[in-house]
Amino acid sequence: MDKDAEQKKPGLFRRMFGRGVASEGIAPQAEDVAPPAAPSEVGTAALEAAPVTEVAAETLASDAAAPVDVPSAAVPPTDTAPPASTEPVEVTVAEPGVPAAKPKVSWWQRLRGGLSRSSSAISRGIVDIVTKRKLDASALEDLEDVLIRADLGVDMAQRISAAVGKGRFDKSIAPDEVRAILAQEVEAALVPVARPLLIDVAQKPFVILVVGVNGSGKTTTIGKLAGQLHGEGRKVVLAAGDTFRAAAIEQLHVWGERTGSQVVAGAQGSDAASLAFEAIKTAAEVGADVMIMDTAGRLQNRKELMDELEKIIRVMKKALPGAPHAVLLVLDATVGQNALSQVDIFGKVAGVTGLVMTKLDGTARGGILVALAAKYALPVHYIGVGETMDDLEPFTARDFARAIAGLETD
Ligand SMILES: Nc1nc2c(ncn2[C@@H]2O[C@H](COP(=O)(O)OP(=O)(O)O)[C@@H](O)[C@H]2O)c(=O)[nH]1
Ligand SMILES: [Mg+2]
Repeated sequence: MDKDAEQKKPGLFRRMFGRGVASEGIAPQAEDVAPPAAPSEVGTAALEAAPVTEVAAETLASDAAAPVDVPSAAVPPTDTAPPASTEPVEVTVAEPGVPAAKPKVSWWQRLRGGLSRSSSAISRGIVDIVTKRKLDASALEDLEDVLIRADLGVDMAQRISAAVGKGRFDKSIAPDEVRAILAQEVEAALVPVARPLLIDVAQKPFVILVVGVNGSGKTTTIGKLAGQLHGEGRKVVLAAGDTFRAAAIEQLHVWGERTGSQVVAGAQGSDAASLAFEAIKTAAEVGADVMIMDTAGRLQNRKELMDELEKIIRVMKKALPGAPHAVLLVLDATVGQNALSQVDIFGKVAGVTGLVMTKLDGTARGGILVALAAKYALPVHYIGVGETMDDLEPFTARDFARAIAGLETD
């Protein structure tokens, strides 16, 4: 990444999670007890007030929102222990969506800070394995376990541990060397999928349909994306296609105001497909460059969801042949392995063309992106490392690989 570009963004999570590897108070099991895909609607205030109690913050986040939007079939069997923390968390009240003043921190630092829970879980494992013994079969197996626990997936874990073992069997190896090999292998796996979202200017409006389970970060991502596109001088229309909840429509209105985007919305409970039609027509009439449509993401009734998404796509094609031009699946990194089944389901239903992974700030499960890349080869366009407008960045293989390996940038 270009050094100037690195300097421009403010940072929030650096302060939360951006500490050194050794001082991290990590409890990877904390995420295992949190219900997956629970919307962390406590927002910045609660999270920010808990700088040393990440477990508590996540538990709080999960508790604060009803985890009702994931079908039991898609929930990994992780509910064997009660929520881990009884530590007090000081919660300050802040206006939602109004970020506090933030110090300027580079994008790299934010990425590194955001992924520090993932990277330090891996780093600590590596140090434990290689400092006391030579690289034998059991050490390599232990390394594989560490990587599997970090959600990189079995195939990737095996590939990395084989690369580490190659030519070094029964020799000592320094943790930094292992980290460098890890970064190399992860980068190689990510390069083919790190592809930007290209807005084809010949398609006007360029229609983007955004799908994903409830709470994954769809609406927030749409807001961030609208902000960026607007910043590039494009005219954006948003469609409030999550007609299920009034709050979801309101949330999109707020982002519309914040980003100077017109919002097309219907009444709560209205037909999302009709809205899609209306939004495309409106976008064409006002000469918008891009139309981004939000959707509901309730998986409990897959049939309904499938029917609704199919209908939306069908109607979009009627309103504008070729639409939707992109179908983005928004995935919450904190759900870990469950992200794989979400790609399966939405891939089949909606013909997903690319992924956005959110909530990579402060999760120990960032490795899931590597597993997804290895398994599905779907383009990863963006990653989200926070809740504010600036917290969406194009996905770059090298930065991500080095951050997750716990290396400094070069
Ligand atoms: N920490 C963090 N929170 C996020 C991120 N993206 C979204 N969120 C939060 O996750 C919650 C659910 O997001 P929302 O966009 O409403 O999800 P939706 O139901 O898929 O539309 C909100 O509290 C967002 O602020 C991210 O990248 N990092
Ligand atoms: Mg939403």
